[in-house]
Amino acid sequence: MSLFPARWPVQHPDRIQLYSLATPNGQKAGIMLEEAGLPYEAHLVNIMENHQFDADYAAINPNSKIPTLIDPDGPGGQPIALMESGAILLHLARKAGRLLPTDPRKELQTLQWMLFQVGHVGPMFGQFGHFYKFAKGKTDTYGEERYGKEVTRLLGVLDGHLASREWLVDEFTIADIMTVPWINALDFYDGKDAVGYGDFPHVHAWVARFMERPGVQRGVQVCRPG
Ligand SMILES: N[C@@H](CCC(=O)N[C@@H](CS)C(=O)NCC(=O)O)C(=O)O
Repeated sequence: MSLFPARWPVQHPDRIQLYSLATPNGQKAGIMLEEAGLPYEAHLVNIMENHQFDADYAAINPNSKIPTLIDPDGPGGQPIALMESGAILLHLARKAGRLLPTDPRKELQTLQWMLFQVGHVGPMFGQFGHFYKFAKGKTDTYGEERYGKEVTRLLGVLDGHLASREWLVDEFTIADIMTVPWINALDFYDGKDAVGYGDFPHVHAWVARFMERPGVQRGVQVCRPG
């Protein structure tokens, strides 16, 4: 039985298939594929129209979220479907032999900052955006204040770390690709002033360096609604 969900016809079944939307989590996968230079086909999953709940999409992503990757040539030459952007980036980095340091110490530091994004940055920035932008006026200000304070604290952690280095792990890695799209989400939430973004110059410089990369500029366009 094919792994490919029926809604999105596949032109090149031998290539990596990405199912995504250009949200912060979705952009990570598009940027990684462009930076790694691996051939792929991209399919836009319209989460506003609940396409992530198609039964055959749920079969490749039991959590019904974007992004999802199918690699027809996964480990051992066998096809694999992967959910969770961190697992997707780890797989692509290993496959391409790029953006994951081979030095064991730096590899662990890369995983450390990836997990920091997954455990802290994504959930806190996401909840801040929800309360500050989307639930504005529907509740009191407790949610936006609580999560806004945590976003400010996390920006401080990143800023302190980036004061003495260009990238989270000295060289450009998948940890940077995991994290910067979430910093940029503050623009979408119109929330930069609310979290005191101006106080974090090392984060600004890091985001600017990231956005200058041609692979990043191509990657943020992947699965962007027309
Ligand atoms: N931890 C997951 C988060 C994925 C996620 O939350 N995706 C959101 C878009 S940014 C989504 O698919 N939302 C659709 C829904 O909640 O129904 C990852 O990093 O891949």
